Amino acid sequence: MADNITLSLTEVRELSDSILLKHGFSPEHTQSITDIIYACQLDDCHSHGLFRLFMCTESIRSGQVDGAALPTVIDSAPAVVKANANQGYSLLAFNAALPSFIEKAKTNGIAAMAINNCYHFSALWPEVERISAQGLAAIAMVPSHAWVAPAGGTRGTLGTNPLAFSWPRMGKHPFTFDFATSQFARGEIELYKRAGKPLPEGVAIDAQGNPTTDPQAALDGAMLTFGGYKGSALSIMIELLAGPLIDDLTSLESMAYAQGKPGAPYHGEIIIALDPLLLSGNKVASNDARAERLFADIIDQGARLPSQRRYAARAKNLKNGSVEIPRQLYEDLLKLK
Ligand code: NDP
Ligand code: PYC
Repeated sequence: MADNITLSLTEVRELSDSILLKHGFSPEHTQSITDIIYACQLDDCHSHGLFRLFMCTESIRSGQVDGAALPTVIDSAPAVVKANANQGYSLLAFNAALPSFIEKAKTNGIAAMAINNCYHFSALWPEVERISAQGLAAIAMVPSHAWVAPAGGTRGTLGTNPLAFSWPRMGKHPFTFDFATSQFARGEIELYKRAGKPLPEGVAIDAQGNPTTDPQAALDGAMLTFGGYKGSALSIMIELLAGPLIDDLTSLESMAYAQGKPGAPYHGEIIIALDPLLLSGNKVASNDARAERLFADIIDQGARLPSQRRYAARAKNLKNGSVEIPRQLYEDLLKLK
């Protein structure tokens, strides 16, 4: 990209910290948010890196998120931990519940973490990746706001509803994917709008239900699910598992709750962890080798694994000690300081 600027990795953290503290987030929330924004920027995940500081700070400016909320963790069953974010961002609640969650998964072979009453703006892969660093497979899901039309529909009912999965690999980065069940994440459409670029066909419809490639018309209309009715069904599953199953809001309810105020959606999150040690009957090494044969066969034919781009970006940016972001984004972020 032509008009980029280079920020050192320290500057990325400092920029995020200073914006969050200035907006009234507690040091604990600031650290948990900066950790995730830094992780995304380090891996060149632009839609949920520094760019997300706009959404993140809008929620506190509009009087929604509690920037000092302390989460409460409830050990509610042998394989269930519930973390109440108490109207704060989800990340501190996740951090607080993580040790008990890991222990439950390793004791029972499977465990679920339900985060309730949280504002949510972040990518899910850093969470499932952390769980896989403990030798566990993990799945995470959240609803968002009702921006996405179901397959065959004409208006937003579903959220952009990301689904993240991570599989631990012996001696390697985990196999991880994390994507919105909409064709594009909302953050990606916002980046197209900032760049003045048209969207590809098939991403959204306008407010009249007509196909559009205009990012603003897409934001005002409805986004489309990936994979037609298949993505639509997965998105509905996420609404149910991260909503009514854990006694929290659907994307429709989150949108109504916001009463038109800008910022991050308010809802729950579900995370499931599975222990290969217990589920394989203590045969982790031989089954890891079988999983590796599967990955090798994918790579061997010229395809790539999800997260391969991300890990390559991380290695490059760590080596350089810096990241590149659009100059305009940097200038707009400085206005938040
Ligand atoms: P993308 O469409 O960019 O796809 C992401 C996943 O697909 C990544 O794991 C990516 O790996 C992988 N991938 C991409 N291209 C290929 C390929 N050619 N072959 C194999 N794998 C590939 O993601 P989205 O824009 O849908 O989502 C981006 C982020 O937005 C996610 O992290 C998600 O959590 C977040 N989000 C958060 C929401 C929230 O409410 N909190 C709502 C919606 C999205 P790689 O990274 O290596 O390219
Ligand atoms: O990009 O769709 C999105 C999104 C919604 C909430 C956070 N990110």
